[in-house]
Amino acid sequence: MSKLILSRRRFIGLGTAGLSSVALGGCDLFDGLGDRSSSARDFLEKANDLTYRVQRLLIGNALAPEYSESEIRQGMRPNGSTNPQTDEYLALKANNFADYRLQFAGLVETPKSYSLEELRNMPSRTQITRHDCVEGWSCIAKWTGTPLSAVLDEVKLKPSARYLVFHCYDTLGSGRAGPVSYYESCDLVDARHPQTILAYGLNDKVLPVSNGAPIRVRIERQLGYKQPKYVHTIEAVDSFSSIGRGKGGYWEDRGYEWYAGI
Ligand SMILES: Nc1nc2c(c(=O)[nH]1)N[C@H]1C(S)=C(S)[C@@H](COP(=O)(O)O)O[C@H]1N2
Ligand SMILES: [Mo]
Repeated sequence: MSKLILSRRRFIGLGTAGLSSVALGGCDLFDGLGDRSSSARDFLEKANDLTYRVQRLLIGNALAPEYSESEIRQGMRPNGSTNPQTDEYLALKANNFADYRLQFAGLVETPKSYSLEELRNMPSRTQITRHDCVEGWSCIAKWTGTPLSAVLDEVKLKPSARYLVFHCYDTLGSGRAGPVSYYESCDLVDARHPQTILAYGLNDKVLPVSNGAPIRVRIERQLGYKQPKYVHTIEAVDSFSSIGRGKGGYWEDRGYEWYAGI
């Protein structure tokens, strides 16, 4: 395994700087790569793939910066969908989301759903973090929610699970293809990251509709479009091939990079 890391290291041209942190479960890191390690071409094929692996190598499981109360900026500017109009969502909203259930599906041992109350009764985490949108703005906001890892401990991922897909209530676009549901995804490192939460609170208030009520996921080391709002189902998968156009997200299917680490 160390040989693999070494050759890859030289390959990427990183020299030795900062690589002591590679001790982080080196084997886990390259698990998904093992079967493909003979083909360096495969490895280089996509720039995004390279970015992903380099970042995972260097950043490991580091936390995103957290800020103080005084640094909270301008509320949380709503962007993308801000008021979903699907029948299902409108019905839930009319009842103040009392009937909402977050569904866990796909490659989980225990497919299970959670009411908002159940999620709120689990351990919570509050963090003040910066949200960066690719459109060139950022906000610092305080998020409260249930660590996703705590829920994953309950539903238990099957060994074949490699990613989580977040399915949302809102739809975007009205072209020939008609409206398409927003969706996003992350790998299991981000899924289990301590700052990855199922957020139901924003700046000490209940998460408003404009920012993703009743549940929006915070994946703090990723760009804005990787922070799905209005989530109704979290599906564990081993590939994205059967979801949307197969690139792992609404915007990824339209050209954005899947790994938007910051
Ligand atoms: N369901 C859903 N999630 C979404 C979007 C969306 O349109 N629908 N937009 C994304 C983008 S591009 C950004 S910048 C953030 C905006 O989050 P905010 O409205 O809380 O500021 O949500 C992301 N998550
Ligand atoms: Mo964004």
